[in-house]
Amino acid sequence: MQKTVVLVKPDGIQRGLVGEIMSRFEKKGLKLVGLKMLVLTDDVLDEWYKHHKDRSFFDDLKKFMKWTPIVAMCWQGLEVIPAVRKIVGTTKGREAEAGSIRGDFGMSGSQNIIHASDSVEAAEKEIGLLFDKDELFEYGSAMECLIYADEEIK
Ligand code: 3AN
Repeated sequence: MQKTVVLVKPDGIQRGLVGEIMSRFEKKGLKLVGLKMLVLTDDVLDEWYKHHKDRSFFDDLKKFMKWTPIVAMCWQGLEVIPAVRKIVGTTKGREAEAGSIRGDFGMSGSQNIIHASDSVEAAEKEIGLLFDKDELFEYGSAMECLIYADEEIK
């Protein structure tokens, strides 16, 4: 099954939203396969936000992402990358759909609480940047037969 990376950014940490955010993904039926708290380094951020390196906000974005530790999670599920992006909401909190995390908890387009991988390639890259092999877990989920129909997971 697909894996995706979610970060609770420094503003999410400061606002005490880690539990709320994790709870939404748990209730959705996603499987937590990796979890850690860390301070992002310049090297990781340069690679992570490579596609934004020429944007005017790049330096501010890096500074913001190093303000406090972040919480990194890896969630697994069927087509989990698009499913998580819907739960996260669009980039600008003030435009994000009500019911999404950004739509419910934020207003900003830069300090927007949470990151989620936007493609299979991004998820693979982000997993490689943040998680060692022994920090990702494989285990049976007792809930799986309730979350998915047989034909979805066979
Ligand atoms: P998303 O996080 O919704 O996938 P991206 O990938 O376009 O959005 O942007 C990555 C991060 O860069 C955003 N989460 C946000 O923190 C920052 N960012 C994006 N666009 C802007 C902008 N116009 N001004 C300031 N920061 C931005």
